[in-house]
Amino acid sequence: MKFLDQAKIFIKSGDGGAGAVSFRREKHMEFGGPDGGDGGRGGDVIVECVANLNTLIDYRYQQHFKAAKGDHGMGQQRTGGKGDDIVMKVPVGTQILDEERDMVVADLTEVGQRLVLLRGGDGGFGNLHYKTSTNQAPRRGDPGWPGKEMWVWLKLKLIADAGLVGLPNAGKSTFLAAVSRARPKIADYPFTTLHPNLGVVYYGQEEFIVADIPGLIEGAHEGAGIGDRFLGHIERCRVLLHLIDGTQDDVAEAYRVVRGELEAYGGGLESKPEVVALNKCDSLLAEDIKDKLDALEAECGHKVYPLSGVSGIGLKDILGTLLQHIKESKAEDPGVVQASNAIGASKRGQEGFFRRRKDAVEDPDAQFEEGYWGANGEWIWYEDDEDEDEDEDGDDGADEGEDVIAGDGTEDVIDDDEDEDGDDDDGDDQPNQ
Ligand SMILES: Nc1nc2c(ncn2[C@@H]2O[C@H](COP(=O)(O)OP(=O)(O)OP(=O)(O)O)[C@@H](O)[C@H]2O)c(=O)[nH]1
Ligand SMILES: [Mg+2]
Repeated sequence: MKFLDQAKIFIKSGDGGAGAVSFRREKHMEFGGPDGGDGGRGGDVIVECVANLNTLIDYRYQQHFKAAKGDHGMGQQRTGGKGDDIVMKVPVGTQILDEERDMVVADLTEVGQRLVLLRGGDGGFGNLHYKTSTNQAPRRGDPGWPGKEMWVWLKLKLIADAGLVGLPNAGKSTFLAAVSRARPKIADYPFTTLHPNLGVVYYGQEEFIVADIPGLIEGAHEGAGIGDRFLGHIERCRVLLHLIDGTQDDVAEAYRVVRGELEAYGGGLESKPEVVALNKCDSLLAEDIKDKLDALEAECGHKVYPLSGVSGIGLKDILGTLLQHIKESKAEDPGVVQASNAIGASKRGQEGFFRRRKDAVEDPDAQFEEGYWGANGEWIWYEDDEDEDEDEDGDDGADEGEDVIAGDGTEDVIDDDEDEDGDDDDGDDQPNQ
């Protein structure tokens, strides 16, 4: 199944039906009187949280949701029928944000939660309603009240207990594969992981969910690399596991970079309990391990665990510690951790791309018209607009730059992954969270 975690959609509730103006006319019935019925209410726009969905991909294909109008009233005192509601099904963990993305309208964290986002307009009164002793033949029938409309963002923030963070290639996906039955893509190049993966860890009699997200690099909060857009998926985690590749020279710097990005993102990530582990210890000498552990402990100020996702060194200790943090946090607050309205910067630090993205963000409607978020969270420009954009730039250099970006290595990687997703290899091992 393809992964999409944010979508902008247009919703509109149904208009109310008009009231009728009608008089009873029958043979031998004089003074029949008014008998125009009221209009029916318009349909509501309802959002419902369902199990067995873990992506918003459906909202990439349909972005306009309009509930039906109420029927109008009719003679013989007939009231119009209510317009059909429209029910949008979303996965657990979906937030609904307003168009500016600065207010959370709803946060759906439990299966079965239902919320009326927009109420349908009421129907208008028919002339029967206006019958009084002094006005026995009213000719007034009201139109129905219009429905409401708005643009909203749907933002999925997955629900997991522990979140993996670290630089690209730190071994996050390897760790997830080692401790759960999830089979994320693993390779020795940066940004192998392009969207979050979940895995269920069984530890003794207990179980918890671990989320693996794409790696962070310096400047991710400004859109460098894949950006910090996927950090939203660890906002609901109770503990973070920060993995540091032990084979690199300056482990303390690696730690600082990722902490810096967590702080820049906000959303409460910087204050979550953190477990730090020096990964890839299988390929380090004993004295190196000690030096690097010391350097890291001095930097972060608490214990650092030696780990190797490949050989299994230290796995148990770390899982035990994670579980302990999770239990403590659950004892304090058993409910689902609330997520903030932070969205995070999108990928690609490339100048041309970033400038265009920024331009688009100033006018949210234009952004919507010009492209959409792709399956892996990448921004895809509509093809027709591409020419126009290039014309607007007016200089050839920038256009070339954009072409390079379109055919860039990163883009290729994404395409590869999309193909793999189609094979269904990935999806089966992941729980439907
Ligand atoms: N020697 C050794 N190599 C490891 C270990 N864990 C991961 N690797 C290697 O490091 C490389 C990157 O591993 P991944 O698990 O893809 O790293 P990642 O952090 O998920 O990387 P991104 O998804 O790109 O952010 C792969 O070639 C792994 O085989 C380990 O414990 N020991
Ligand atoms: Mg990975």
